[in-house]
Amino acid sequence: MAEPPPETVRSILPAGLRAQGDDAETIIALVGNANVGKSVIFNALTGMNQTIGNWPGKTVELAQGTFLFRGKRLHVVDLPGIYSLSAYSQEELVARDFLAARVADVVVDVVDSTILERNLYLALQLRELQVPLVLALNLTDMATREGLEIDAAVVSAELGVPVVKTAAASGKGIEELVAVALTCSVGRPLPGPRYGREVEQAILRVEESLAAAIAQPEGAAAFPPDLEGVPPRFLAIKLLEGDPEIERLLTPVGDVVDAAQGIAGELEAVHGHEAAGVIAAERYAVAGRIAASAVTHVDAGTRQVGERLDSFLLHKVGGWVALVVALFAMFGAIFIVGEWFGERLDDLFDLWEEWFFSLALSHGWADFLWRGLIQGVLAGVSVALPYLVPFYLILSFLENSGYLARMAFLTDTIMHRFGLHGKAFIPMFLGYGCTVPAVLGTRIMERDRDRLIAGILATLIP
Ligand SMILES: Nc1nc2c(ncn2[C@@H]2O[C@H](COP(=O)(O)OP(=O)(O)O)[C@@H](O)[C@H]2O)c(=O)[nH]1
Ligand SMILES: [Mg+2]
Repeated sequence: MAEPPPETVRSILPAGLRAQGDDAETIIALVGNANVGKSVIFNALTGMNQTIGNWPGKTVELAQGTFLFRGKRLHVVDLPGIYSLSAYSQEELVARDFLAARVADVVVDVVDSTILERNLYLALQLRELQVPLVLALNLTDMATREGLEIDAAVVSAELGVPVVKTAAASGKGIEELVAVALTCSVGRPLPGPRYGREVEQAILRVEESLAAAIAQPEGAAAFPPDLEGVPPRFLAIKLLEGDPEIERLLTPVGDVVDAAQGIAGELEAVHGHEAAGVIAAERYAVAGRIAASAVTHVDAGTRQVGERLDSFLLHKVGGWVALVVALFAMFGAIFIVGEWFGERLDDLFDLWEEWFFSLALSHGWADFLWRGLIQGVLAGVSVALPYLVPFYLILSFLENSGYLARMAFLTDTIMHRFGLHGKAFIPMFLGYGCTVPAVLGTRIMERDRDRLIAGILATLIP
């Protein structure tokens, strides 16, 4: 029994999608390498309004959903993670068929900003396919942390598509991304970046050969409906690469496949590599050029200083010296500032006392109120408050500067003997001075259990 002809995404999906998207006006496709944040963006947009199934006839997962954006109902499809538009895997075939069929009104290519160059390889292929494209420079928070600064305008100019910076995990830039995507779904995109002269000439010759084949009535009749609307440039590149699927579809169309193989052979003779490899190298060259002009490594100098400081602060000997010095400085600062501040408060309260007794109250009552009540409250304030304010200031400085974490790293082994985290060292040390800040200091620990143990131990310190 003959196998039924393979059903393609193009023949099934458009109708199904539009049906599922009911009155959706625009279909957005999310595409990109694996682990770049596509699903995070997809979930942020669709929330609970999503269905997850399989692509028709494939084992590849299909997630789609709808959402309202500024009064418009939009449909979004989360394509499988892919690295190229070749036909190496089911995922690539599905994504390519879907994109080539132009079911989506706009394609959002999500890229990992920390590895821009590698991710641009796919972006360049999407430009070959000339789909309406927006680039989402995602994971910008990670890129910043790694000291990378990316000039979105440069990427946009080089690639010829709008570029939006996003940090999807915290929702940053997603709304702007959709807004920009909607403006791109209108109008035809320009052809993407050009490759080297020899490759461009080969592409042009295959395009001409394809045009000549279609100019013949038999060629036009044999042209597969699945490839309608796919740019000749994309088909020419795929034929030069020897893409089996495109070759199969175009075999009935004149002699274009043979002609393309001849031209690919010439390219191979010149470069001494397979034509597919030559074209891949061209893409990598362009991706490298774009990344080199768009990405700057900021504060490389400062980071080196930071690394050197770290190697000292975490050193087995130097680290402890720094720790002891830092703790005594902190200890000293808290008690010097606290004492000074406390004395000023006492002076202030003495003034209040004079004023209080000058009021026309009977002496017995005034004495009772002042010594019995007010003095008690004021004493508490003048003893504890002066130490707490500097303590909290210093603690927050230590925490924000990251030194607290480094102290904890050093003291961790010792504190673990007491079943505690390294951070417990700080409140225990403070316990030598005053129990109140010591107990309050236990808030730097994450677990309630650790806080309790450290809090109790701190009160036992003389
Ligand atoms: N720091 C950070 N993490 C992100 C961002 N976007 C996604 N992630 C994380 O990257 C991982 C991969 O995301 P996912 O959406 O599953 O990637 P997909 O394979 O492209 O669908 C997850 O752990 C996300 O939480 C971002 O902008 N910043
Ligand atoms: Mg995903």
